[in-house]
Amino acid sequence: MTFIDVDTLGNLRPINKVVFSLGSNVGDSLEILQGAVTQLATTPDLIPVDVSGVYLTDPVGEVEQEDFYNLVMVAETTLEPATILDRVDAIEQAFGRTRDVKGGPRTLDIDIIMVGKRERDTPELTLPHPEAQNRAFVLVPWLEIDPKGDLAGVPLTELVEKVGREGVRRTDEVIELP
Ligand code: PH2
Ligand code: MG
Ligand code: MG
Repeated sequence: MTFIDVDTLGNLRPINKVVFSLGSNVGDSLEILQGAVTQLATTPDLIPVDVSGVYLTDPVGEVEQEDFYNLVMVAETTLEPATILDRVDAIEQAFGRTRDVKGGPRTLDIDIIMVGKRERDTPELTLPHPEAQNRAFVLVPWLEIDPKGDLAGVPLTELVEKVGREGVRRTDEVIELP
């Protein structure tokens, strides 16, 4: 079911579920993740629903690097994907994000995993995120807070069963919604 918001001008705006995957493996990762979650959650027209526990995860990809701290946040929003991406870029910048090595170490990475049923394939943003279905560090935290969730129609339970939970360890750290 799609819910509709009516703004002050009487414009109808669909309310979409949006899922973010956050990661950090440089600097004070827990402090950075808490700051990023707070900034995302206080974005106008974006209402946080839940944030997962913090997971310590083996680095995925070609680059040899430190383990990541990863978590997932689910929210509801009337914002367009391009506007969400602008906000994400600004928050990454605020935490000193650099792009020295593709797929390499970073203070903060915020990936938009999905926005409702929106599909998009531009150089700036692909929706749903093309790699999410293969990444336990996205799927396992997401499933924790959204057990009935799905990615492009495939239940998270099924996707997690397929990729497994190897290399993804839940910690006792807590990141709070503001
Ligand atoms: N991000 C990457 C590359 N590899 N591995 C883990 N475990 N977690 C990440 O967030 C991650 C990664 C590039 O964005
Ligand atoms: Mg990423
Ligand atoms: Mg990214």
